[in-house]
Amino acid sequence: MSERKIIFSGIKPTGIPTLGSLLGAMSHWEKLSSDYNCLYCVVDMHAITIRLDPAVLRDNGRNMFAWLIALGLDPEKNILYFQSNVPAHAELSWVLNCYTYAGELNRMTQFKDKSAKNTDNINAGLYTYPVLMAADILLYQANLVPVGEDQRQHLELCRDIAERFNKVYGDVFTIPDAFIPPYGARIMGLQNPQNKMSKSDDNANDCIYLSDSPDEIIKKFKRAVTDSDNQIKMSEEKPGISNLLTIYACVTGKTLAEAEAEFADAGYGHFKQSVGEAVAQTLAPYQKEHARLMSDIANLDAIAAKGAAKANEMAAKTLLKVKELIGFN
Ligand code: AQP
Repeated sequence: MSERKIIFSGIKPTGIPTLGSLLGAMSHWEKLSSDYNCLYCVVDMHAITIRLDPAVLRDNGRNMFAWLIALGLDPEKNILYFQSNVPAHAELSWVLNCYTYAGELNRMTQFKDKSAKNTDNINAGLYTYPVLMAADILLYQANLVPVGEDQRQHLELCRDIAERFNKVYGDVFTIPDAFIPPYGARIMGLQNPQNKMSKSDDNANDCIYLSDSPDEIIKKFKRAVTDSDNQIKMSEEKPGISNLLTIYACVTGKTLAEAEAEFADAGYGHFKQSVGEAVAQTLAPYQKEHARLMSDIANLDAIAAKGAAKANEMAAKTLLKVKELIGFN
């Protein structure tokens, strides 16, 4: 491999990706792919922290894989693969579990949020999720990890684990940096702008899914919760309007100030309609490409197999080094 720096990121196939995952993470992946060696992974092992029907998980996985390509990631230039096809993720994860403290995992806000939401299934996988995520990243000696704001804490833990391991065994792991976009890093729900837009949310009106039709998208934006003061500006007191302005700026490439200026004299109805139209227009070409890719599953599976072979080769080097250093026979 060349001297180019390495990027790793992943997405869970727990459902259809949302506009949040697109604006917070995936839309940056393609832009970064010309300057870095990139690995983008459908993290299906992370997805089983919730109960999913096997057929649904398999279908979600293929759909998610197709989204990666549809959003512009060229499989010839990026390594695209499924996490479960590279056993080194699980092996390194176990090792790193032994270099992670329960106190650290207890502080993870995502674990607290997810266990509060799923009280009947607080499994150990949910608890050690950040350790598997650390293994995902450290296996490839990634320099940069483009993620949304919700993953910042996990990435900090990943750095701590890597530094702890390096302190004992020498320079084993590259210490990765997070790449978190200046805005769009935390897209909120349309009905509950206090909460992050999440693909496994029960309320479909809260989310724009990448597969939503233009009509559905515009309807959902028209119903978006706002406030009653009729001013279109960024403000902590106006989470609904601020979220819509952020979405509009992200999809049009305008700054937040330009977006505010454009709607300075507009009413909420016109504003919401415009945001919906801009989003629908942005998603349309991706949706077309996604449908084309999904019509040839054998091709998708072949691309995934090639990606996994390359990822296995890279991951094996780090894993072998780790095993030797810790004294496995
Ligand atoms: N609402 C969001 N705003 C900005 N970024 C987001 N991301 C997800 N939602 C938003 C970023 O997308 C990447 C992939 O996320 P993921 O699917 O692997 O996990 P997640 O963050 O747990 O996403 P969801 O939609 O909330 O999934 P579920 O409902 O299954 O838990 C990450 O970089 C994430 O930051």
